[in-house]
Amino acid sequence: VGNPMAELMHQLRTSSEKKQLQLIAELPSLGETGLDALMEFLKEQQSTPANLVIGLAYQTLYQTNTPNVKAFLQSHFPTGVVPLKSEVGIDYLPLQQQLVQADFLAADRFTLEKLCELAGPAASGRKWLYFSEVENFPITDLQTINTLWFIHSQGKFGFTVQRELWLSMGKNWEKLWPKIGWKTENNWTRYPNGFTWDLSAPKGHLPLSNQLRGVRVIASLLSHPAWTTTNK
Ligand code: UYC
Repeated sequence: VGNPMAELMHQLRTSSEKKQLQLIAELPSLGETGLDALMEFLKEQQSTPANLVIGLAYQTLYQTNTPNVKAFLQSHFPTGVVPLKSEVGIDYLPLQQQLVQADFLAADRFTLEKLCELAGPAASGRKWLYFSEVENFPITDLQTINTLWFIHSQGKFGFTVQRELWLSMGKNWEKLWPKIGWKTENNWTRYPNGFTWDLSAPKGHLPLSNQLRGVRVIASLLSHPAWTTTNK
């Protein structure tokens, strides 16, 4: 083939999602041409809503420590590929950065902290949620948090992943817990060291919801209108 860059771009643009993901993961091993193709591809996708392909392209570039790529990301995607929208002025950039750096424990702690902030000063003070506070969470903020988790975990983590599993199990918590690694043989997984803080975790493992005070908070989270409302 005459032009490797053009050939790569063509493959990137026209392959199936599965093929795209495979290809993106292999691009850094092609050196500069691979990285150039990845940057070009990401630029083309700038107005496309974030998806797993875009997420992996961003993540792959982020892990490449060349000055060139760093400058590109800084100028074109200073806050990443997920719009950090909030209805209440919360800054989700730290969450974006923790997730991109695969610091899932910090991201999990930050997520709980922000959920408490969404619930108001009383919840922030007590550091846990009442289920009745969850219903009033702004849709935009929950969607931002969830999309960040989802896009930066290759689709493994997030409330919507947990919700799909929960629904597929007829809303049976006792079936969900072992499925997402929160319980094994009737024993609760111990916080924090029992949990798996990387992508080898089971689907839906993160973010955590402490079950010390019962299932009502997570039930309310997974039933929130954020997951059934389509935003224009
Ligand atoms: N913990 O066991 N958890 C804590 C989980 C339970 C307990 C935090 C998840 C069972 C206590 C997070 C599971 C239980 C504390 C989670 C889990 C229990 C604590 C930090 C599997 C005893 C100290 C944030 C379902 C049998 C704090 C927070 C406290 C903390 C998460 C005990 C994220 C997913 C029933 C004593 N656990 N938690 O909420 O409140 O404090 O006293 O779920």
